[in-house]
Amino acid sequence: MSRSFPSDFLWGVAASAFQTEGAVDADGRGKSVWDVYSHTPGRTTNGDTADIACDHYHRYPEDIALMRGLGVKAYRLSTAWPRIFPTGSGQINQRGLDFYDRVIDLCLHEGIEPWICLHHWDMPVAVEDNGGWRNRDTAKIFADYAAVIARHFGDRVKRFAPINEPNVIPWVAYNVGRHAPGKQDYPSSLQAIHTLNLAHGYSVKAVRAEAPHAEVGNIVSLGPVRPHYDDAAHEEARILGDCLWRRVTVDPLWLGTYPEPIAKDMEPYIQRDDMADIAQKMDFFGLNHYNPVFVGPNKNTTFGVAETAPPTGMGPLTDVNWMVDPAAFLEQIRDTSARYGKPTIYITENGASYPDALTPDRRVIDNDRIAYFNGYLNALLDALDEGHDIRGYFAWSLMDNFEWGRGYSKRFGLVYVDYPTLQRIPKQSYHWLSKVIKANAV
Ligand code: GBH
Repeated sequence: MSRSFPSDFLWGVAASAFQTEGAVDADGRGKSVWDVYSHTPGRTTNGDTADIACDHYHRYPEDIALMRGLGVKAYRLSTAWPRIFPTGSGQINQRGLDFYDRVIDLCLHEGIEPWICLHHWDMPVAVEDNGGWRNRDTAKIFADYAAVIARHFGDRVKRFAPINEPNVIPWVAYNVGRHAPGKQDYPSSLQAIHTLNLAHGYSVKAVRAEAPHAEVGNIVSLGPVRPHYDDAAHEEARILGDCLWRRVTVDPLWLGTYPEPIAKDMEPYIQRDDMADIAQKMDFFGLNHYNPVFVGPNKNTTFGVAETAPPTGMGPLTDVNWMVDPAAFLEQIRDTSARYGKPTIYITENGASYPDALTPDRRVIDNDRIAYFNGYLNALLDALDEGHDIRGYFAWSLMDNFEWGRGYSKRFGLVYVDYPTLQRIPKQSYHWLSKVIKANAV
């Protein structure tokens, strides 16, 4: 039996600038921390860089046509800070704005609503050289950049979000050091948490001032945090991991406080007015969800806790060893609704990586990915039945792209990218999701 989504449910796809655009030297773009990190030997799988990526910078008309074919009504993109401010602040690079004008105008022409995320991890190197998120002044220059984007695009873009997954940055970039800039340093991780929250608050204010009719929300990657083993050390790691992963960059925004396990440690970083500046009223909660997160104690990290693989016997895993567990998605939605006062939720990312291969007649039969989407969309319908206020769903991602530390070795797309030729080949899952979207039912 088929199950329908609400008639005004918003279907979309999500992607990010650094992962898709390539053209890293085009039109005055500055360098980002990810350019440096990916060009550092040993940092990414196969030494992959995003110099070319999907060449979305030049091929965006083809990509927008693919979105149209899929039937989505929204595209969540990110603007690259180093395209607008090559050194993070100062002189605006008009040619950077021109690129996003072209993308946004074509989306609108095709009936696709562009959503702008202001920052998906590609921080200008010059900002990092000044301490990056470990320097609280970065919050102010980030808000200046946000103001420029909102002023320029606010006449056409109705949804903005400041920072993609601020929870990932202290955890992965400053704790385990597996994302740019690749550090492991406890005090600076705490400052990074606080600067990210301040940058959120200041930039929400800036967007509201420049684009008063736009909606603004946060985007965070959340999943239930579970201990890898059932013992006291793992339970301790779970409590701290839950706090660091799910709460430190969300509670301050929605509740105005730092969560208990880390509140004392945060005190030295908090100045007068900070907590009020951070807790701006928001219009939606952008929830990225992939998997439950397993953790354990780990002395080689700054927080003393790190993500682990799922324990054996947890059922099917994706190609990046994430557990396929739609019930955890439902659990996460319940947690978000309950803890943050029943916010309006958009699922701003969800998807899976599988080892796709081209058949001799150049098709991709990705039945695992179809099963993943089917399971997660059914869990979303269960959540709607329970009355949670979920207004839309963005699949990650339109096409295969630069998967950060894993380079091109992992594929999350509905569309296969044949990297040597950059040819786009819609996978079976693209055709499947397109039917779901057109029927508005699964
Ligand atoms: C999202 O993050 C990102 O927003 C998106 O850009 C990305 O492509 C997508 O997921 C798929 O991964 O093994 O130590 O390097 C989801 C949360 C946090 C999951 C960082 C992967 C890497 C840990 N991600 N984590 S590590």
